[in-house]
Amino acid sequence: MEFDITYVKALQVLDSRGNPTIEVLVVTEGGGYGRAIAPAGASRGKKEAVDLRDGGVRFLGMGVSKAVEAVNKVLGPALVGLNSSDYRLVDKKIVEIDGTQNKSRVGGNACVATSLANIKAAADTMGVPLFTFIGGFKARLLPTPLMNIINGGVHAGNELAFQEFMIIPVGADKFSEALRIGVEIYWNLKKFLKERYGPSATNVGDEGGFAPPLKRVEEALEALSEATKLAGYSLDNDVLIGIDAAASQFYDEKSSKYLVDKRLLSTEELLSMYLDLTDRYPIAYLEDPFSEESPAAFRDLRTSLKNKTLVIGDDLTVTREDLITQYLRGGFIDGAIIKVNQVGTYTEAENSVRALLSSGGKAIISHRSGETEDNTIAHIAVGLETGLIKTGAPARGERTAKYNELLRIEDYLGDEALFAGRKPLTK
Ligand code: 2PG
Ligand code: MG
Repeated sequence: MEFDITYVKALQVLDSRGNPTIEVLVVTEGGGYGRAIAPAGASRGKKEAVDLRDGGVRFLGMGVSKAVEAVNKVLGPALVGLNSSDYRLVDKKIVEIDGTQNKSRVGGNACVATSLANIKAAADTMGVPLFTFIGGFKARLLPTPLMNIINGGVHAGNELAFQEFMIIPVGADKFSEALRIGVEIYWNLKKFLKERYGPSATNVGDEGGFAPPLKRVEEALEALSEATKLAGYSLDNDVLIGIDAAASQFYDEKSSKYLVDKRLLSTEELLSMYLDLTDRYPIAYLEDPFSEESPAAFRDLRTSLKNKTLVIGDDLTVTREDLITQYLRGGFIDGAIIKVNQVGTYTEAENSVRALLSSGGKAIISHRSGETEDNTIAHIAVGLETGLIKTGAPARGERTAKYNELLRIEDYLGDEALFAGRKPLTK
């Protein structure tokens, strides 16, 4: 009885880009409560769950009052009386009520906020942290962070085609030490960019990384290398590099070419560029290297790279278990990004993580470029023991909300806490 949902209420709030988004509160009979806010992507896959937005002139069409109403009038009343800790049943109900593949009826934003608020309410009712509710008392693995410290693509106003240039601090034995390495490199990068390109080069993009006026991909990789050295760390030993090209964004469907560094590249030329870059830099992680319309290119790249670099799907796989399984089994990818709002409910995302981990694939729990103070993904990463999280630069409140929660979890676990380190980055 105490786990039964008694109250569900939605509210329109704001995300880190100043866009409206939906927050949902779920309360249980036992007095437990959970609150969750939907994030929003800018570089979205075509098959993602879609957000319900109002259109019209208010908030430039971005309002979510329809999604709020969908929760208050449709989803919420249907969930009242259900056992919140039976989250699979709750999520099933959400999926049934929406009834569409891409959550377009009640909105992916309404679904994700409700689903996550529900597991938080269940954990609160049980009196355990969310990561324990998710993974049981055995869950104690803190993830290795993929920290996006140079922003490009649609997350920045510069000319870098690739969206994210990440440092991956693997040479630490604790999460907090890995985060410290990341912070020290972030600050050295700021110094380096200011000296080389002037003070405006330290303006930041959507994910808190710097958005310098660089023109070529290689300049960004050079800047990461310099900053790592300046901070006193060595690439390879202490720090690996990750890239999210988000290539669908610079793919021209008509000519089937990619616009990179002011040049139009064929798929083969872009593949050669990746092989060259991975030869010269310790790039351990490559996400969405090609358009989501060109899965075969993922496989060709993965074969050519051998064991050096993980090829990861995001727009390609959109957290859908069927797509992930298809591409993992076919040898197209080594793993996939997991964003609950790409599929709409926690259960669907959990199923995808389990499908990946049980087949030796990598699962990276991820934020969106439009985020909020909601820190649920920190708990999901620890609870599901993925060993990897991608949540931006170690700066800006909506990014540090996740890092700070991981610090709290590490502190709470004390000696029991483990850190994933380099292992999830190797095949
Ligand atoms: C991505 C994400 C998050 P967005 O492509 O991986 O970094 O960006 O949320 O804009 O899709
Ligand atoms: Mg991506």
